[in-house]
Amino acid sequence: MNRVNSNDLAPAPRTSDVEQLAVELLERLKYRIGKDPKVAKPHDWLTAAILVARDRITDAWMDSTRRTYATGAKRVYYLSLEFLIGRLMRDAMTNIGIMEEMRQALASLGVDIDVIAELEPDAALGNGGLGRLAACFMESMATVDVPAYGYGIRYVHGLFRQQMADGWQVELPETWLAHGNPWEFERRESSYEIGYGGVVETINIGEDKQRFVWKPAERVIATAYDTPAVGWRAKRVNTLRLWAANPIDPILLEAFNAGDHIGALKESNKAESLTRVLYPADATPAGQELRLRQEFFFCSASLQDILRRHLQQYPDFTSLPDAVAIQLNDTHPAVSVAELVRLLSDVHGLDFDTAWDISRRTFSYTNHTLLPEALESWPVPLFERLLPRHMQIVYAINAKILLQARKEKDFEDQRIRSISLIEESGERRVRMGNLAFVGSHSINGVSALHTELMKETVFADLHKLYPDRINNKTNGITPRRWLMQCNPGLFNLIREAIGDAFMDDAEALTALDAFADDRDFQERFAAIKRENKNRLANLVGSRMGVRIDPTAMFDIQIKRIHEYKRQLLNIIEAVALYDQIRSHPELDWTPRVKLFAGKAAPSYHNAKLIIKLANDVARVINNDPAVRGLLKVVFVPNYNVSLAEIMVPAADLSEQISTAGMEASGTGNMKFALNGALTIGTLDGANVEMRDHVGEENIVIFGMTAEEVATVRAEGHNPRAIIEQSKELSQALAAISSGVFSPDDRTRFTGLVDGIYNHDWFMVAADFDAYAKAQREVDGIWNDKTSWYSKTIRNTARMGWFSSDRTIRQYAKEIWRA
Ligand code: B1H
Repeated sequence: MNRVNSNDLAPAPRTSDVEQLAVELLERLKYRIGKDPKVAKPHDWLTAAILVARDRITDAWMDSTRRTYATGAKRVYYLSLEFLIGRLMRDAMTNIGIMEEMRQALASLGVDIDVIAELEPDAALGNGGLGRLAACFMESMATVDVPAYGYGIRYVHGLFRQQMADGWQVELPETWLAHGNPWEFERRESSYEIGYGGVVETINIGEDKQRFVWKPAERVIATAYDTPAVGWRAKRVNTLRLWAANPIDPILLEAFNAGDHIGALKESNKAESLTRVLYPADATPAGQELRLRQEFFFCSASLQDILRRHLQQYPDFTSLPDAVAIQLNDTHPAVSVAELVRLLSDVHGLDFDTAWDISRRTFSYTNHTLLPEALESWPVPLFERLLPRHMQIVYAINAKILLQARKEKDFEDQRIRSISLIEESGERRVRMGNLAFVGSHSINGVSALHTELMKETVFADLHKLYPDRINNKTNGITPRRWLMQCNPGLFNLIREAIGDAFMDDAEALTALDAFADDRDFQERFAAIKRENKNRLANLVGSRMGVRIDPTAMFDIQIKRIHEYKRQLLNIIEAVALYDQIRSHPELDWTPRVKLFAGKAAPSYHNAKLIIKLANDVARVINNDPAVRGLLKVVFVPNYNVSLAEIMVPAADLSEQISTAGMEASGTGNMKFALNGALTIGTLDGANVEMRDHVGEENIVIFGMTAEEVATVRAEGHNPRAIIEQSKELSQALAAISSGVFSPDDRTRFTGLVDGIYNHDWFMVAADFDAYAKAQREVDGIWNDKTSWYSKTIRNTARMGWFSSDRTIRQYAKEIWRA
């Protein structure tokens, strides 16, 4: 991939550094990889370059650890089932400041850094926004000098690779570890036993007191793998510690010797399957036993590790809440609440009330979604079978909480039922959201709107009981990856215009405001956007064989495919526009390329159908000569972090069009605006705060508000009547439904369209006219280029607040007190 030269303005690297790096590269190649430069393959050079960077990072890493011990600083633990970190090489080299030197050192050895950089696999240990947020947070915690550990799972297979077969999504296994992983350090010495099943023994210890001993029936070993997380300018290097599962006995020799070669490996296979794959569902929990096993596995290992480290420095656990903060990334690690209480009481001998108090003062919980179907809960029989002691602890906590609630006035049965940790209607289930809430001293949402809705909906009753716990921490993105590295052209232009201050404080970008109406600056800003668009056009051309015109408006919607995110609204609008272009060829249509990318959960039928629809519509529109190239639709396969790094800087228009009230925050919205795209969006998630920051004249907002959506849903609405009143919409829906885009299967999309006619849960019909009108407004702005660039430059200038450094400072100050 040809990158724009990334450091035109950087001082020329010192020759001695370049020479030194070349020496180190050759040394790593020879002694760590065992290759002569004459026969080294590109992959060998990649490994050598990573090892050189890693070794340099290691000094700063050890220094950070020593500093944390010496100062007695509070440690933050970020527990997350997902870390969507992507490639690490460019990030690490930029942050330690050797990117240019390394480029030259490799060049002196005949190696192109951009070529080998493309070979690094994405670490796709996450699904979407939640996992990517965890990755941005790791970088920002190191940057703002918070001593932190990320804890998660070292999945052998990250998020599946998406292929298209006749326009349908096909899932293939992802194999990021195929060439080994030069970033990680295996820590054999840091391993812990994790139990499942079995029984709980009760031992009377006098004075009416009892001790509980869990005797698990199954056990596996968790082994740590550490990856350095380097902050900007390498101020601090933190640790991402991922756990892999191993059997206690690698092979059952008795079975093997008796000739049962497969049975001999049964235990081993079972253990290793625990951390084999990432569950690919985004927003809807998988609900399978293996998932609960994964959750408990990494929570138990992490907590044992945390307690061990604490005892190295402190005499007992009374100091735990002052020395340690544990952030639960959604409910996926919520079983930690019961596990910490168990470890403190059963294993370390504290009484239950003390254990519970310490635990609650240590944990805090981030909620990422209000979708009712996304709230995790586990059937009581499953939970009890797998984690019998934790089930007892959940009941004990529940008794405490409900007793307290009963004493409050206004807590009638309905309220009590809603705060209970056990869902009692129908099948009895353990509610992980309620467990995380009552087990934490802070519960935060991820945007202002989302946090308010949390108080009014899912956690209304718990909020009434604990009115001081819910708080907001609006999401952010790291400007290193999402501006400096992915958009070096823009980065350098900004530097030239306003100096370097924004490199250490993203809010200093506001100085760029002064250039928003400067014609010369606008032209240079436009030229960089054009280069980025050329790069994307080349990728689409070579990867898909589709030619797109870089002078057309690049209108981009990239994110997981979900009905609430309303890719369908965007596609229907494309169909309506297509209709109009054909009916009115004499009008002055604005050339557009609508680009989509995103993965659907393999079991999410409608999401997969939406991908097929995008591809079917693309085929018809792109091949219709009557359109004369004025409209193109492209679905780019296999969306991942690396593809985002190319698509985001190339966008003119950013689509953030979720049904209001349903997208908790969004973070793609921030990446686009920072890179100089105009946003078309609803008043949802962080879009609301983006409007406040960039100014309402610099963002195109349309559609129903969250409040209006709630009212309509409560009172019922008539989508059929709405559709019949809109000629464009009814024609577009009729075309889709009747098979214009699917002549091989005319009823393929009938069900999808019927859903809009019959209930329109996601307000596609209700918002259609407003959306189409907003799109024509966007055309108007586009056709006045000075207005377009004055708006988009202001977006870049005013997005600094959405740096994850700001978010992390708020967590550190207001939640972690670190
Ligand atoms: C978000 C999820 C999620 N919210 C369940 N919830 C999952 C839920 O595997 N599961 O079971 C996986 C992921 N992901 C996203 O979090 C929100 O939809 C975004 O709006 C938000 O920006 C992001 C980060 O806060």
